[in-house]
Amino acid sequence: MEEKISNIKEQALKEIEQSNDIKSLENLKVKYLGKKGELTALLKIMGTLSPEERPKMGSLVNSAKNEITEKMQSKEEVLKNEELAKELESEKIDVTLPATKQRRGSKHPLNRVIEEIEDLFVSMGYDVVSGPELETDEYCFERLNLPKGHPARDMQDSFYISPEYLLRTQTSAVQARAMIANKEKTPIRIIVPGKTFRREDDATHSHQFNQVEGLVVDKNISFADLKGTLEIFMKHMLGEDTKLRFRPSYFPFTEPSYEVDVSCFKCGGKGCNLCKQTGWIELLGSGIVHPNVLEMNGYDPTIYSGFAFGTGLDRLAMFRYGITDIRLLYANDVRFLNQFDRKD
Ligand code: 2NL
Repeated sequence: MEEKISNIKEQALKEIEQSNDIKSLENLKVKYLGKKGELTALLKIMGTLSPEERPKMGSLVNSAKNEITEKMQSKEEVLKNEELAKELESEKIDVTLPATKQRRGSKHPLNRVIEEIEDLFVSMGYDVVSGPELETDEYCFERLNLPKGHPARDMQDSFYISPEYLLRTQTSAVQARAMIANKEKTPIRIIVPGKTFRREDDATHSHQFNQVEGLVVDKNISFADLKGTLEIFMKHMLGEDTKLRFRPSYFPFTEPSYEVDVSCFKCGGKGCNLCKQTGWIELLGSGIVHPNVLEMNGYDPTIYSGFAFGTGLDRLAMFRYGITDIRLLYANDVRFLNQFDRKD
C-alpha cells in the first residue's frame, strides 16, 4: 500500500511536470484527485486495512494528495503566465513603425477658385450672396433691362419650364433681388457665385456652368472703381504682372459695357498658342449699371450709380491652374483631382 501511494504520487508529479497546457492539467486533476481519481480510490479501501495501519496510510494518502495539489497549483501558475506571455507577444505593436498614410480627399479646382474669390472680395467688404437656380422671367430678364421681344433674349437660349419659370441664365437675377430687398438703399457690395444654365451643349459649351458676378451700387460710383476692382481681382488670381484691357461691348444691363481681356499669363503678352498670338485672353464682361436697371430695382439713377461684372469660373480655374481641357473639370477623374491635394 505504501509503495502504491508513493508510485501514484511520483507518477502524478511527473505527469504534472510534463503537462504543457491548462487543459491537460485539468485532466490530471480529475485523474488523480477527482471523485473517481486514483488517490480517492485508495481512501475508499482504507476500510479493509487493520486499525493500526489505517492512520498511517491515511496520513500518507493525505500528504500525497497535498503534495500533488500544491504541485498542480504551482504548475497552473506557470502555465497561466506562459499563456499570458504568448498573448502579449501576439498583441505586440512596434510604435516606431511609420504610420500608414491616410488618403484624404482633395478640393476641386472650381471650389478652390470660388473660395479664393470669396476670400478676396470679403476682405474688401463685399457680401457673398446666393439665390434660386430656378428663376422667374421677371428677375432673370425683365428687371435687367431685357423686356419681352428684346433681341438679346435670343442670344441666350434658355431652359424654360413654364412661361414664367426658367433655369437662370446668369446670376444677375440674384443681384436684382438684392437691390429690391435693400429697402434702405444702403450701399450694395456683393458677389454672387453659382450655377447657370444655357441651352447649348458642344465641345466648348456645357449646358451648365459656373459664374461669379459682382455688383456695387452707391453714390458716386464711377468707371475708376470698376477698373480698380477688376485689376485687384485679376492680379490676385493670375499674378501681379497681369495687365487689363477694356474693350467696348454691349450688355443690356450695363451702359457703357466692356469686355475685359487679361494679358496672357503663359507668354506674358508676347503671343502664344494659348492667346492665339494676340497676347490677350478674354475673361470678363463688365460695365456701368444701366439707369433702367437701377430704376427698375428701386434706385434713383440720378442719385445712385454702380458697376457690375461677370466671369465664367471654369475658364478662370483653367487659367489659374493651367488646365487645358475644360472637360477635366467635370469628369471626376481622381488622377486629375488628386493633383489638387489639400494643403489646409
Ligand atoms: C459675362 C458678362 C456681366 C453683369 C454681368 C449685371 C448685373 C446687374 C446689373 C448690371 Cl444686377 N450688370 N451683371 C454686367 C456686365 C457683364 O457678365 O460675360 N458674364 C459671364
